[in-house]
Amino acid sequence: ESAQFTSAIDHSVPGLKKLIKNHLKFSLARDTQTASRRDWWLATSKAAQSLIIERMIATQTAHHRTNAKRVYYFSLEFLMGRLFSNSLYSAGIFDEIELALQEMGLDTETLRKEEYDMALGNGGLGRLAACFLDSLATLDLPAVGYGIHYQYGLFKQEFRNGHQVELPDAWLTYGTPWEIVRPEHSTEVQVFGQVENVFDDRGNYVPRWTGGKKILGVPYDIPIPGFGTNTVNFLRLWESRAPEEFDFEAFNRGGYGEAVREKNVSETISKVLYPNDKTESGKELRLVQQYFFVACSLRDIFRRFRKDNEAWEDFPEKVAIQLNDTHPAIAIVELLRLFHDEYGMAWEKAWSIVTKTFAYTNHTLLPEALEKWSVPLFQKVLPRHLQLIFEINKRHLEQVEAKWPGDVHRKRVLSIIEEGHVQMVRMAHLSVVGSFSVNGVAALHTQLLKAELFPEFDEMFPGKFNNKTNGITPRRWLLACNPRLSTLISKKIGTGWERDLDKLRGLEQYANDPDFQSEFMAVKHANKVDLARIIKTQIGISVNPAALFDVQIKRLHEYKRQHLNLLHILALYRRLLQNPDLDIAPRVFIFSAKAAPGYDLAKCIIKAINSVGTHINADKRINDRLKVVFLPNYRVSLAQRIVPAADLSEQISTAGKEASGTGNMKLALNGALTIGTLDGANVEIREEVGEENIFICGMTVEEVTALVKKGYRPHDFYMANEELRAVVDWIGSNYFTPDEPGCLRMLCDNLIYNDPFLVLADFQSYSDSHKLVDAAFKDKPRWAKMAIMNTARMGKFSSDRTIGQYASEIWKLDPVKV
Ligand code: 26V
Repeated sequence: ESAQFTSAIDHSVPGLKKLIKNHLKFSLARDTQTASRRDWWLATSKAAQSLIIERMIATQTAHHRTNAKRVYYFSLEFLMGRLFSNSLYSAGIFDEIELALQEMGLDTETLRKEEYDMALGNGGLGRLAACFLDSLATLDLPAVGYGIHYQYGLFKQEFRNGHQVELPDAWLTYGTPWEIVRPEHSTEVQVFGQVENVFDDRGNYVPRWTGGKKILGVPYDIPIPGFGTNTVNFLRLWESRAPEEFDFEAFNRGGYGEAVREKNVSETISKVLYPNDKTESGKELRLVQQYFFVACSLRDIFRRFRKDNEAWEDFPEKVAIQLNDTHPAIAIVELLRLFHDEYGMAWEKAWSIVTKTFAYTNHTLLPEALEKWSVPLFQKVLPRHLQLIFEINKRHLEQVEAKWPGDVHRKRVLSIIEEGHVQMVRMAHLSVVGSFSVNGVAALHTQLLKAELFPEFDEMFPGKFNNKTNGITPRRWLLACNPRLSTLISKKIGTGWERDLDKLRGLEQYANDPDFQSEFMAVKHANKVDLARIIKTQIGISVNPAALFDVQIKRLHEYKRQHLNLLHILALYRRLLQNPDLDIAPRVFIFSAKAAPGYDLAKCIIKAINSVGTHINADKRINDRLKVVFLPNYRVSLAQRIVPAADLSEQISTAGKEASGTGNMKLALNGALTIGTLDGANVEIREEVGEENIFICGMTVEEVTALVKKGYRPHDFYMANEELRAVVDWIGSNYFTPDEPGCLRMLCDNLIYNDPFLVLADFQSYSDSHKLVDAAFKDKPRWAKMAIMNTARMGKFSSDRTIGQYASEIWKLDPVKV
């Protein structure tokens, strides 16, 4: 079944011009004379938004009329970036708007930059959620994203004397044209309080959660338009408010101050995104955030379900909920509580519906990132949920006992509760037990998930674990970010690749064609000239666009090994100083990365790169053959400028530690060659591009495991390798930081005496691999061919492929055409 859709808006250039001017006047109360660039950007955005909203209404009508099954993507993070270009492309008015603006003396390129990034996420996990929303809409799948309307997104980063400084990200200061507040769908939830036993209306003595603090959730909707289709889904973000604007009782009791304070506590919940992306710290507010948005979302889903359905048994046929990591896993318990406590449903029936509804995605194997909450904290924040978790666990362990009678060890490792000095709730175990599907995000990661992290669960629930290799949206990561390459591709193989990325295979036949090679590399060069200009204006460093642009852009983390990259830079520098005639292609090393504010070693690595960079960049003897650039404030919009200009993509995590990576896909899609370890999705990238088109280095997972098992001694590697020893010592000396003696000591000591991510063990292999990179880069036709092959063979890594697999293999979800 499908709904009819006809637009009431004039899409012509004059029509759009009028629409923009109307928004300027009636939405912004400005005239064309006094309008600032931001006003024009806002008015143009509002114009695009009108077309999108029209389609959103039609889409929601179609989903309602067909009583379609929907997927709900629950995530604490959505790293959306800017929405301007995406909206114009999806509304199908990119060229028309460009012309309309031109006629008014403006241009899209200038206006685009007025938008503040929507940075409601830390990194890979949050950006994946954003790519998924784009693909869901593009594939006409009925979907809603649920998350938190943070007042402050991921902190803004500045460097002071090479050190990271964090500043608040006040992204809403000037408002955003994209969101629609929906006070009519506000919903009330509670936290804290206690559990009492009371008689219900059927005379049963039952537990009741009472006395909690009431919080109001107010939803903000961001329309999510598909590309080349009428579907427009939405992202619904909850803002926390005090239920009463002003607590008059508190006012009468304690005066104005106390009344406002009450309100402040409620509004703290959606105040700020937690900036840690790996280490779990057990903060009460974080748990409250998780419960708050999940509880609001489930009430919203209930309301929608009840409009078109009668029987709760049908719930799993109409609702699939995907948990983006364990962060929203409390939803499993909340849904059970709603059915069992609030609707009086029998436990078995409630649990059966719950476990047919949820699916869980695991995004990391790092033990320090696995969420655990102490039982006392849970007792304080969610007392009834804690009781329910113990009951879930009791029944779960009874099943374990039935399967493996008397196996105490198995019960201990499979339990949702970790026993110890303080009991802990293991959210990953809760997620596995409460979901019908558990997936990893790359083939290698899923294999390790099954074999290393959850072998007993895999045995207990055969078939529950599955792989869904990550992907990226080609609309943002090729069409929008690289217009030159997009135009060249469409000229060569026609359009259509934007919705069917496998079509890029059509480029392979031109990989050896000298004319196409020079066109392809001319695009790359022009993008590098653009990036060079950005580098010059941002940090005042001149770089040569003919040099090899060697790029590592991602969160700063030890396991990602930016310090391995740094050791290689120092080795090259030293080789050049000792042999000034050394024939190497000039290189620009480009970094961009934020470190979690409390992660001292990561911050030290930033300082080290900045200090070494400053020194090398100023060294006349090097004569611009090496440059080191660290662009501050890494974010989606900056990535969109760096990715199209990269020659080499650094993906050098310790094997087994990077679940997938998605930057690796973005860079390869834009014709950068990868230097990387056999980790995460790199393994599958190699499979696709062929081993002749990638530089693989470092130990394999098996070699890492063997070395750690045998006892890794970084000091041995340090002693055995003269060059390695020299560069490590160089960092540890005060040579690069004379003003701050000792400030890089912790990095150097960490490497020699600890090195948990085997940097020293992989140094030589990495350094050797870079020699092959250098040789390949000097051979221009060869490099061009390899770059083209990378772009041509990235089809698999479209998030459309990923989402297609989630829809058919996990959600059993059908598209609805609008
Ligand atoms: C973990 C935590 C721990 C508690 C504090 C707050 C917080 C916030 C975020 C996270 C997420 C860690 C997991 C993560 O980001 N994984 C990344 O997911 C990407 C998408 O699947 C994947 O490409 C990366 O390899 C993986 O590191």
